[in-house]
Amino acid sequence: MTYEVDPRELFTRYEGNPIIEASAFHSMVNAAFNPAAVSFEGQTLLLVRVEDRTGLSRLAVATSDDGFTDWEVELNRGIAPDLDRFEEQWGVEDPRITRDDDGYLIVYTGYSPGGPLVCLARTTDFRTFERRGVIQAPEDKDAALFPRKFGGRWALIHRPAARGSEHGAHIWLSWSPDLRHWGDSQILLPARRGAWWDADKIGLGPPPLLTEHGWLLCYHGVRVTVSGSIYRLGLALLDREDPTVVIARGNEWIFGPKTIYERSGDVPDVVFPCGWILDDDGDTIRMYYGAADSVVCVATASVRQLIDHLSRHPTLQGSEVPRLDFAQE
Ligand code: M1P
Repeated sequence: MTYEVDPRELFTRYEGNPIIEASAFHSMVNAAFNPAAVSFEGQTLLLVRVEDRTGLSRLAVATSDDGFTDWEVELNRGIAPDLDRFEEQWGVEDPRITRDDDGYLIVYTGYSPGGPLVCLARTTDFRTFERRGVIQAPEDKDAALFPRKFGGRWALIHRPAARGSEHGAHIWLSWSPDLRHWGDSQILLPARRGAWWDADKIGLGPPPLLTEHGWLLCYHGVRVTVSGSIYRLGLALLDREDPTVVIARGNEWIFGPKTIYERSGDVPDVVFPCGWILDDDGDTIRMYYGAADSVVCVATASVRQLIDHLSRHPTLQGSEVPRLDFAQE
């Protein structure tokens, strides 16, 4: 495998990007993007958001032996919007997968006529999916579950936002004893203000990743310019035992639109990951992301270097979280 290596960057784009495009599908697909990712039965399995020419999206399975090449796409294996359900009338989007004791929990955005909301489904084989319904009312999206409970409760990261709100769209954390009833909600990461890269609107990327230093988060921040919005990625770290505690939040974005497939497409200047997979070496992470709301891509990074970056580039101002103090020598 060879990569386009830039030693200044934390993430290295796979040189074969995009790995999945609309043309991979045999029917009239407009775009394939924003995939969830999981290791399943010895393969890398992506749940890809596939938008057809109606404008509505479904979630379709794609598999590969090495996670980079020879993707088999199955348009009819996944979650198609159930148009009889109010919450899915305008499609299903942007899934995140979390493994639980005996299956996989999929949190995804349902696009309802009342606005986007958060839905939950469960599967064991990625062939049949048991819908568990709406778990956060509109407007809410960019949600993922932690892969373990805390004191017997599930924790959900999500991004509520009122349409037209001047108060910003922030990342929240909510709790549930049973995946049905949610509460004790609080802001986890506030969007910054003004000229910051993550001002006004942010949202979680892949589900939280447990490291020896805490839960690593990757989130997108949106900068609105006169030419449109730019979606870039930043990092934060939460306490292992109490994920309401933000240990660190990077000041700088660490991955942003750069290549032609990220800068040009249906929505230009967007990188939008919904899944990442930690390799067997325990350090290399493969981040799967949508580029320009058009194609699926992958980039790799060292988790150790991501944590190290957080320790060396701590929050200075603009958000109320303390400095990390475990910089590596
Ligand atoms: O077009 C960019 C992204 O816009 C939305 O994300 P968010 O509400 O977090 O800004 C989503 O529609 C997402 O799918 C899309 O990639």
